[in-house]
Amino acid sequence: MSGVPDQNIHPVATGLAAKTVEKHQGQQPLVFYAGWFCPFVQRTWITLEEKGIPYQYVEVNPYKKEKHFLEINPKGLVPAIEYKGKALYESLVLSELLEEEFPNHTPNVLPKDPVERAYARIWIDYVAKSILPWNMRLIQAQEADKQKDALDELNKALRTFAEKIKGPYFLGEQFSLVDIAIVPWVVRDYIITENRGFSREGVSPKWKQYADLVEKRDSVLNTQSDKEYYAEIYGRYLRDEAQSELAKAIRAGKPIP
Ligand SMILES: N[C@@H](CCC(=O)N[C@@H](CS)C(=O)NCC(=O)O)C(=O)O
Repeated sequence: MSGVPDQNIHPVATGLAAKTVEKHQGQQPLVFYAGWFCPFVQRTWITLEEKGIPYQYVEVNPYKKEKHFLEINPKGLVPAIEYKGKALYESLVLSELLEEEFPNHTPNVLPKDPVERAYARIWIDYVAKSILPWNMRLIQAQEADKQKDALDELNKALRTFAEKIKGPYFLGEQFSLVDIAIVPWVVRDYIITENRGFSREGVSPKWKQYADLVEKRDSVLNTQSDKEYYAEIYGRYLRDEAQSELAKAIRAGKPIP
């Protein structure tokens, strides 16, 4: 294995995600630069699929930092989109762009009312700032006491989120960007279940009910690769070997880029 193992990840999507990729090879005004394995990518991908927006899928291994890709996203991260002569990135910015640029492509993933929209954004922000860092710290924690602390904090943060779920989705009947912000980590939670003692029931019955529901949404299933390929990637994080910018930031206790 080379010193930069992230460069050697499986090159393409598999399973249902591979079928979705196949349907989106033709040229389109909107080009979606993606990595099949990436939960941030999956957010934007789910938004594209939910809304039925035409797009061209281009697979990128962001760890290779190829010149063309760095010209599109100087941060070198997937997801990125090229559209109307502009290169854009950041998963949540992209998902909001898709809603605003294609309001007539339904379902709408943000409420129409600005006050309700603001409320949705507060909880999207909560996912990013108060839930995900604990999820990643839990995966990266090597010592038992650090794992326990991270698991306690993650459970607490998920419980707070779960208490606000209107049902069946976070905002009620409408599947929204709040759900999209968190669902890629819901579908990957078997990693922390198998390796770090996490359980959906252990958070709360309400969380379990929600998690069991959102993971079955078509747009979520159709952007998922086969489990065994994720296990390979997360294995590096679990053993503290990953070399990505993201992994380094987590190890250094910095905010997730
Ligand atoms: N905040 C970014 C995070 C994106 C991100 O971290 N992508 C990872 C893959 S999951 C990446 O491209 N990593 C390349 C690297 O760390 O060098 C977003 O929401 O889009």
